[in-house]
Amino acid sequence: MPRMRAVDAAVAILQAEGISDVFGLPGAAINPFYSALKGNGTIRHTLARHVEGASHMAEGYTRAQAGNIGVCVGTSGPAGTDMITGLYSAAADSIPILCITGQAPVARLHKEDFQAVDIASVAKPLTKLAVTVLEPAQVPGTFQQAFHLMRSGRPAPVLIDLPLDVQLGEIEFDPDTYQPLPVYKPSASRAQVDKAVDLLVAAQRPLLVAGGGVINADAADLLVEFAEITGVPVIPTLMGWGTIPDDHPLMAGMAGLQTAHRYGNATLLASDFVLGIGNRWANRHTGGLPTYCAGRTFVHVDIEPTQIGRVFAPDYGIVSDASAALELFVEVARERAAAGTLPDRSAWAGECAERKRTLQRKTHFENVPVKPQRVYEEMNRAFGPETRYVTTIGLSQIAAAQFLHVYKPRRWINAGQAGPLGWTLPAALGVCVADPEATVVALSGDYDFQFMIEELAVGAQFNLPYIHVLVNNAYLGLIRQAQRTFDMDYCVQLSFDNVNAPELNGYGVDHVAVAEGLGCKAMRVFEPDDILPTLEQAKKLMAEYRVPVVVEIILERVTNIAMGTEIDNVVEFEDLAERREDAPTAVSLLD
Ligand SMILES: Cc1ncc(C[n+]2csc(CCOP(=O)(O)OP(=O)(O)O)c2C)c(N)n1
Ligand SMILES: [Mg+2]
Repeated sequence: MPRMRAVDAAVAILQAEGISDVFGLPGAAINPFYSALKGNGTIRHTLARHVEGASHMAEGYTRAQAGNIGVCVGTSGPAGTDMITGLYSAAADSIPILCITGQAPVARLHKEDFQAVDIASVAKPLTKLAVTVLEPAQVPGTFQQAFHLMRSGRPAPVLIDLPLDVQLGEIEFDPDTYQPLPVYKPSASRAQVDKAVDLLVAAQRPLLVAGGGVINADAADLLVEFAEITGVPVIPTLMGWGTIPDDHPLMAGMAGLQTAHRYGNATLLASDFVLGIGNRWANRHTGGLPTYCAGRTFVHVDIEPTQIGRVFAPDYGIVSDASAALELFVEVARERAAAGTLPDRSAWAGECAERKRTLQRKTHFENVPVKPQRVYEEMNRAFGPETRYVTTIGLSQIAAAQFLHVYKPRRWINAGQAGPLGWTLPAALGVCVADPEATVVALSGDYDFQFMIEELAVGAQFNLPYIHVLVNNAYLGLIRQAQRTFDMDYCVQLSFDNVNAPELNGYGVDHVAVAEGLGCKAMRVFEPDDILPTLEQAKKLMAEYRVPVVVEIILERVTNIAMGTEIDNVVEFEDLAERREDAPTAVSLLD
C-alpha cells in the first residue's frame, strides 16, 4: 500500500474527483497542502488577492459548467473567516464549493494558538459538512464524503479544516483504486407526475415557474420540451433565467418585486395554476404571499424534501431532482398529446405573448449623463446569446435583469439570494478560468466594483480576459432609492472631488486609473452614442492584451428603477415603450 502524507492523499482525491483548478492563497498553516499541490502537478492554482475573492472565484467556477466544483483554499484564522461570505452566497443559491483551510496543530486547538479559530463551528450553518479533521487517516474519507455531499440532493458547500500535524501525518492510501461515492438524487414517481399533470390539465391559465434547480440539474432542454408539448408558458426565476430563451414564444417574462418584467408580473397575476420546478418561492419573486397565491393552485417540485411547504403549503408537492422529474413530465405529456387529452393552450399563450409585446419598458434615452436603461440597450446590441453575464446586486443588477437578454442556462450568473457586494469581479474571474473561450461580461455598480477591485490584478496576472461594464452613479444607488421611504439621502453618496482627476466632475474614484494601475485596460464613456463603439473597442483590447477590460459609463446620479412591495404594485418611474424606437432591442417588438 502506498504510504504518503494525508495532504498528498487529499490532493490525489481532488484529482480523482475531477478537480483541475483551485483558487486561494497560501499561509504557514496550509503550506503542507500547497506542497502536495506542487507535488501532484495536475491542478492549476489561481492566486487571489483577498481570500473572500478566492471563495467567489470558486463559486463562479462552479456555476459556469454543469458538474464543476470550485475549490478555494486558505490558511488558518482570518483566511477561513474571509471565506465565510463565499460559503454563505454559495449555500444561499444551492451552489457547491469546497473550502479547504489550514489550522493550528490538534494539540494546540484549545490554547488560543496563533490564528486558531474554530472555523468549522463558524461555517456550520452555511455548509453540508464543516469539519476539523483530527486524525490523518480520516482525511481521505472526509474528502470522499465531501464530494458525495456536494453532489447529492440540494447542492451546497463543504468546509474541510486541516490542522498542520494532520496534513503532515503519514497514512496508507491507494489513489489507483479510489472511487467517488455514489451520488444520491431523489426521483419523482410516475404516479406523482401523473397527478401533477392532472392538476395542470384541469387549470385554465397554467404557468411553469423554472428555478435554479433546473440549471443545477442541467435540465433546461427538458423544461422547454415539456412547455412546448403542453403549450404552457414559462416564468423563469432570477436563478432560472436562461432555462428558456428570452425570445422563445413561451417565455412569459420574470415575475417579482425588482428583477422582473412588467409582462411577467401581469401574466403571473392572470394565471390560475403554477407548477414550480427547482425553485424556492424567494420573497423577491413572490412578494406578499396573499397576492402571489390568491386564486392559484400550486404544485412544487424540489430536490430537498424540507423545501416543500417551507414558504407556503402547495396543493401538491413532489420531492425530485429537476431532471428526473422533467423526464417523466415529458413522457407523460407526450403520451397525453398522442392520446389527444391535452387541452389547447394557444389562446392563453397568445394572451401572455400579447402582454410581452405591449408591456415593454422604454430603454432609448438620449440623456447626458447617460440613463442606465440605455446602457443595457447597447449591451444587447454588443453581446450575443453566448455571452456569460456575471453580476451581484444594486440598481445595476436590477436594471440588468429588467433589460438584458439571456438565451441559455449559465449565461446569467448572479448571486441571487445573498447579494454580497464585491462578488461580481472575482466570480467573473472564476467563470473565465472555467470557460476560457467564453465571452464573459461582468456588470457592477461603482460600489460593487470598489469592494473587491484588487482582484483585477488576478485577471491581469493570469491572463483572464473579460469585459467589466461599470455603471457609475457615484451612489449606493439601490440604498439611495430605498431611503426615499425615510425621506433621506444619508451616507449613500460616493461622490467627492478627486484632487487627481478634476475631469470626473465630482464622481470621486478614478476607476480607470485604478484599473490601469492593476494591469488592466480601461475606458470611460460619457455619451450614450459612445457606449457601443467603446464596447466594441473593449472586445478588441481583450483579445489583444488578454487582460480584463473595464468600460466605465458615467450615469446620471439619480435614476429610480421600477420596484415595489407586491407584484401587483411595482412602481414604474419611466414610460412604457410605445413605439419600436423606444425599446429597439426588446425581444418582443411592438410592431
Ligand atoms: C456586503 C454588503 N453590504 C451592503 C449591502 C447592501 N447594498 C445593496 S446594493 C448597495 C449599493 C450598491 O451600490 P452600487 O454597487 O454602486 O450599485 P447601484 O445601486 O448604485 O447601481 C448596498 C450598500 C450588500 N448587498 N452587501
Ligand atoms: Mg452606484
